[in-house]
Amino acid sequence: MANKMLYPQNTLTRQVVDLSGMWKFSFDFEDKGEERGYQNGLKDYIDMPVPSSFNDFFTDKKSKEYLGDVWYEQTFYADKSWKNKDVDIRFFGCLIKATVWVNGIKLHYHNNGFIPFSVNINDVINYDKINTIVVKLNNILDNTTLPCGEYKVLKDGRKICTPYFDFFNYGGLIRPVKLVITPKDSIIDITLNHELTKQGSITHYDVSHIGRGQVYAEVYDQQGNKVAFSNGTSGELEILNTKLWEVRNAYLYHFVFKVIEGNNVLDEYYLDCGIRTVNVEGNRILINNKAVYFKGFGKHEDADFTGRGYNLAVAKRDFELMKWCGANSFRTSHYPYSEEILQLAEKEGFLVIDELAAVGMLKSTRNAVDAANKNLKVESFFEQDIVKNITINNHLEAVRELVQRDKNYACVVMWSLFNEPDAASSDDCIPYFEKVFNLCKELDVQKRPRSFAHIIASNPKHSKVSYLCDVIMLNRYYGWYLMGGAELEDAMIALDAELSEWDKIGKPVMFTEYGTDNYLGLTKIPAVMWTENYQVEYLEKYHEVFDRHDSIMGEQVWNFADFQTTEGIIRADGNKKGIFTRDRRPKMAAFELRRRWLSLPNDYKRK
Ligand code: BDP
Repeated sequence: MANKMLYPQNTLTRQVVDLSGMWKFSFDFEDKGEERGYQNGLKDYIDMPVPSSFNDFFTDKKSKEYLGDVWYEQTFYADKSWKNKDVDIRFFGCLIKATVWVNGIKLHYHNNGFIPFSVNINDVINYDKINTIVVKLNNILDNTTLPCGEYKVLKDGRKICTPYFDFFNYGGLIRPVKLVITPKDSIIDITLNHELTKQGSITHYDVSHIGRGQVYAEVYDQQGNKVAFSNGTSGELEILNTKLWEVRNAYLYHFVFKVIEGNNVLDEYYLDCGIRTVNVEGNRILINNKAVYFKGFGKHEDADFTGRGYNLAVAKRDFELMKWCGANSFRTSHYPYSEEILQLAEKEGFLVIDELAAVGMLKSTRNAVDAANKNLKVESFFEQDIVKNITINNHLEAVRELVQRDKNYACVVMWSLFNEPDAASSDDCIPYFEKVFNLCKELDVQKRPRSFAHIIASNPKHSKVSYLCDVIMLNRYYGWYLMGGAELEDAMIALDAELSEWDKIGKPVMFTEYGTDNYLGLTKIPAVMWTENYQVEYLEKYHEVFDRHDSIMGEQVWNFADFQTTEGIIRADGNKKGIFTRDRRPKMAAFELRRRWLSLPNDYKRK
């Protein structure tokens, strides 16, 4: 059965039942859950809120840092009116490998924690009765998972995570779980692509559906006027005087797709989305044929108590703070975010760089530090057989899932296919990258630009795969991990010199990371590293350099807010590069960014 990726909604023909709330939860310390029959129901359990990460509720280290299998259980009542429908359970995000049983029957396995999956349960439901869902999750990372990492076994047999990346390896049912009841004759997938014309726009649509009926498509404007219609599984929707989706000035049309037989509506689905185009021309990124300049942040889905858990209230606050700063964009570093965040971005007119969880493809637990250390021999990631045979397939599947989930959002204007991979140490990365980049292009009908975030070792001289990028995305820490403090002036000379090399390539270059750690309240004159005013000085200097280089078409600071990481000697209870603290208090730099970004137009550097 096709993976039903469409975002669940209530319509004339569809019903959604949210299973959020307290679930039963149990660790599987001895790895004997299945042997003990947990799949049939948990006997010893505690209560666990869903959605959330389980880690930060615990007051003991063993539970917080737990690595291995955990089990969740929930029950639901199955109404007999669903008998002639399709009933699916949609898991919006489960970290990171999930196995699902319903009424004791094993139904599904999914390995990609940041992407939803649906499990059809028609054959195992007990109608007019209570049914039981049990999910086993496993959060162990290796060189084949997205993200990548390792683990260590302690003397008492416990495993602890040693990620090749810089954020805490949270686990759990981090996003909602919903029952989705759809008609047997139903829409499975919709793909939109837009073209601008002299009179307005044409939206090319393609609908896949199962069962009987004819497909009808209609478009309504925000006043509820029908502005276009068509019939057939694919066709064109022509709109006159289209109000385009513009940066920070979004206009959404209401697309309605119906499956009709005679006078009966067999299925109905809505898409509220913007109409826009995205292209790269020379060193410019064009939205609706006009150059845009990206101002914003690399972020995390990270907050107190809920960890990586879906938190709509935090997301709402983050948008308000980003708008206050004058930002117009963010990157979903380092994994696909909750769909509800993209829906907010769609309405607010934010440009989103949509990133896969392909992070940690460089064997180091201190990426930026190690990559800056010229004496360190970094073992090539892509040389490994396991990566060539297994990781690549997981990665390609992740591309398929991401494009399928996010292809219709106007706010998604670029794909980031890796963060800081080992793209410089050996030629083995070339075939791997080619497969990932080519598949993305083939699947995305809107042909959005593709890129990866370059670590410092991936410079114009040494990067072997930048030629595949439509836009160059740079993560740079001159003035922090290298040439910090008293060497800041020299750091800027080095930054400037590197950018002059990138300028020659003729593509748009964007900063997807630059920043410094600092502690709220720590200040000093003259500035020293770790103070708030050092972060301000560093940002001001970077911005002077950006303004001198014509090819720099975006600045996304690392990071929007302080966030939790694995503990270690370069982290003080997490990464402190936030412009806001983890509880979203502004640091000094927030005011500096607001000053700059409110005065930089969205089309800064248009020609
Ligand atoms: C880069 C990573 C990012 C880190 C950041 C840092 O892409 O995940 O958090 O550096 O060191 O290497 O703060």
